[in-house]
Amino acid sequence: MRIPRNGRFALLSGALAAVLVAAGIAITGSAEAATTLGASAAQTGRYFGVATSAFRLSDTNYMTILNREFNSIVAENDMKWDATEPQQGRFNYTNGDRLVSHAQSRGMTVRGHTLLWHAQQPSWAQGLSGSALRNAAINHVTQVATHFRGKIHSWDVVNEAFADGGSGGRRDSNLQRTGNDWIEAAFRAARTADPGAKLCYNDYNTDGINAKSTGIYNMVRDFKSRGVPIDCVGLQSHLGTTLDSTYQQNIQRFADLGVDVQITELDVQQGGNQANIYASVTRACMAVARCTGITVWGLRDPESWRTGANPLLFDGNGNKKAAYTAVLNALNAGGPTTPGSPSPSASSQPPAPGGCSAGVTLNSWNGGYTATIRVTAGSGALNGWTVGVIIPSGGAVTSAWNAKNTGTTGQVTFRNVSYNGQVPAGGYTEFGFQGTGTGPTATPSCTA
Ligand code: G2I
Repeated sequence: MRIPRNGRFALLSGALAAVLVAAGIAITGSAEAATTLGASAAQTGRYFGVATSAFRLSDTNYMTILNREFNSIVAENDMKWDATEPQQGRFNYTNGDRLVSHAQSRGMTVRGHTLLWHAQQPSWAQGLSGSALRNAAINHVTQVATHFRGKIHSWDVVNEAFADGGSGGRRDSNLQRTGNDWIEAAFRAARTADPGAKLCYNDYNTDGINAKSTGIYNMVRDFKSRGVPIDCVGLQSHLGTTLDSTYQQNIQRFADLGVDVQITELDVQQGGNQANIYASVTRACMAVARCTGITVWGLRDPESWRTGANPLLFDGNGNKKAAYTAVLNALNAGGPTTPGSPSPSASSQPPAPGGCSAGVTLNSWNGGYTATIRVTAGSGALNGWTVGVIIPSGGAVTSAWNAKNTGTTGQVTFRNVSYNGQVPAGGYTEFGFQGTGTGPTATPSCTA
């Protein structure tokens, strides 16, 4: 019988593990399988998230589950264009801010959804076209990404811009009619506004190798070749009763382009295969090192946008469904991973048995870079951490987010801020900074 890596490890008794530790044999990973989705995903440096809304923050049963199970959230509606800019130039961040501050208080990361989309546009934008619409759209990207700067792990910069069916081309929309370059203009504006966020293109019906996903694949390849800033592709994965046999292969081909892949809106029609499909999707992500996280599109079945499909992991009473257990087991089975959201310029080290470790991921351009540092707790929870980074000579740190720096050149020290000093055992938090020159390549030190 083939026993998965973590499963094998779980077979070690506590006493045997203690002997190995005493003998100085390094053990990474946890002795016990984690019991929540977020903690299980964190064992391989991934996140497990849920779409939610500010109005649910006062629902006790709901929030108990959300806080227990997830280490990432995304706004189901609260950060869309109609919600954040209801009148042109007048921005409303109230609900988005409430979600962000809840996430920060619990050490969760936040996905931003979505800066530009043909749907859910405010009525004033629906009435615009040409350069007036283009300017309004880019201004929207700049304003919203600037407002949330440093607080968003990944932005869906552009959502659902490709056509369904066999064309592999763009969807017609008012945004598309402003010129084919509207997507790259949005990505460039987002990078300028929030250099620390990963910038994603997000779409549905891309759950295998097909004409639509190939159209997106070609766009990402083109962006990478021309230096248009793009870091990730979101595969929404609103699924029916079967899973495309090329699901994992599709994730892999995007990863091979040098972008992260995120499963961004997972839900699966109930009936027959639901638990198996959830497990297969999770295993496919776990099998690809650059598949860095999964988000489910809602918490309890009755709240899903898919009325009657019961496509989520918890029933209406908040009970775990079979699909929940299937996902948890798939997360605990582990898989290949590169801690610190791998990129060609990433360096990292495995989590320390106690204390903490840190890894760096760079987004570099000619003359500057942003660095994302992941701080991973070892076998004990952290209550405050300090990371040392060596900045190559000639360059300097110009700004930092989610951490406070001492010094800007040479050996620079970053300390946690009020909301991210506490990291659960095996969990992680991330901070970032922008710098001039070339980015740090040595593995940062971490002390707790
Ligand atoms: O349609 C499913 C998802 C497809 N990918 C992009 C996602 O953003 C999209 O999410 C859904 C939300 O789950 C729905 O909750 O997007 C819909 C359209 O924005 C959301 O529905 C809208 C209703 O259409 C509005 O009438 C309502 O005011 O939700 C709004 C807030 O409750």
